Amino acid sequence: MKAHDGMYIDGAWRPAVGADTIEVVNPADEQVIGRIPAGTAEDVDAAVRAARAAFPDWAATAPAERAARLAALRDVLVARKDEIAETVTAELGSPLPFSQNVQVGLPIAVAGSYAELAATYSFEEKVGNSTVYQEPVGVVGAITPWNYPLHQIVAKVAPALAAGCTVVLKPAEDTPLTAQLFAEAAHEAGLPAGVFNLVTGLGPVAGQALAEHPGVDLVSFTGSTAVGRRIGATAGAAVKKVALELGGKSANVILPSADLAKAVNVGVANVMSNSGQTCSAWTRMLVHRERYEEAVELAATAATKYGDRIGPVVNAGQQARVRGYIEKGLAEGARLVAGGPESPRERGYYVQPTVFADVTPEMTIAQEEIFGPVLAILPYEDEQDALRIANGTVYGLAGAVWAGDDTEAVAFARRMETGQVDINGGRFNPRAPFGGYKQSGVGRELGAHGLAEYLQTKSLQFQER
Ligand code: TXE
Repeated sequence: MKAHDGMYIDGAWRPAVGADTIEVVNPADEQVIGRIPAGTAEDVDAAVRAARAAFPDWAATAPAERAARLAALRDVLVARKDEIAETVTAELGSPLPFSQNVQVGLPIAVAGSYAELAATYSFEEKVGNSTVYQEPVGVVGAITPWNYPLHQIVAKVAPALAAGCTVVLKPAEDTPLTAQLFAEAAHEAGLPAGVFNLVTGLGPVAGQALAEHPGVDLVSFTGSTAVGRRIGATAGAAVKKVALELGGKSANVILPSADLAKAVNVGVANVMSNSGQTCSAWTRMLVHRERYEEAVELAATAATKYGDRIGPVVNAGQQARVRGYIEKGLAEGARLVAGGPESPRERGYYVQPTVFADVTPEMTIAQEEIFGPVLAILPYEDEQDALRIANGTVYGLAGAVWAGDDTEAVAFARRMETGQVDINGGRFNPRAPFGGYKQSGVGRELGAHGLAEYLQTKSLQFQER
């Protein structure tokens, strides 16, 4: 795989300050496919300086010009779709059709939506005798995870650029090659030098240096709760703005009036998709006691059919972590109805699609984010009980409700403590805000709400109007 041996800073690829490198491994066969530079605090500092220098001019560009650059960026991503999808597959292991349709398809839609929003968003508004301006926050430090390597980048960089912010990106060390392709795309799209910068490297070194840099005005982070907590604390101490998109333990609530087979099959597909490495995955399926056994049987059949069709998880550490959770489920007395802790292949970081029944709300597998292809099915007695279980975790990122009609599902969804709910299946909307209640995070991504994260408000008062 093609890999740059430098950092993209101030409009060009520049040698890294240090000599250390990080191996990029294909999780499907454990082969090394590339090597990228391990950035240091000095690389981060150079990138932040470039972003600061570029900020005043970029902030002053007309929204139409920013919209044009974002449209150009979308066009480059479209033109290079296959190459990016192959790279995602090589470094993340997701099956190629999934990489094409979802891993690259979604961010193309998101980039397109921000090209439109930059042109139409109301950055200026008259309120009585005042004019209220929405101005860019400044330099954004974006720290992204590996599970949707391109989408996570675009979901931060596109709204930041639309707002008039400049960006330094530190992508996940597992999937840096996709990030390098994104930097090439930003260059090809004609972004002025310094508006977008890329520093690859390890989280506790390059990531931490970026989060702590005094020249960064806003840190936007997606990843684990542990790291998010730390970044939030650092930003709080520096009175710096922060957006955190963290874990989830989303409930898929199947009400008695729902089409059970459809709800279960879509629910299983949702959990197994991307090998379970989706923060919004519906990892807890809640089924009324009366139809519980029927649901368990359907889910076990659906998961077993998945068999070979899912890719590996991202690395050996993640594989061990998921296996640990499956073993914990067994130890705590859940009933295994599909899959199990053994890896299905000798090579590659594969995990079997796994389903647990008779899961109680207190069990570890019902409370903690596993981030693997593991579904927990919990019975409930009545709606009140279902709501109590659905809301009974520290997380609140997403969820689903199935019922005989949308009105009944909406009434339940409105009582869920969560940021996004799919009603009777739902469908991805690149303009719908996404983000967490409770410990799933702070702030929103996507759509106009996602753009607003990168803006700050100024009001000018006049004597008369
Ligand atoms: O996350 P990390 P990991 C969850 C999921 C997964 C677990 C661990 O449950 O099993 O987190 O994954 C950077 N200062 N999610 O270890 O470490 C790191 O380099 C600054 C949920 O991969 O949080 C990477 O770029 N940055 C999730 C990014 O943070 C630091 C997606 C995420 O890595 C840093 C991924 C530090 N001290 C994992 N330490 C979601 N919400 O979608 C690491 N990083």
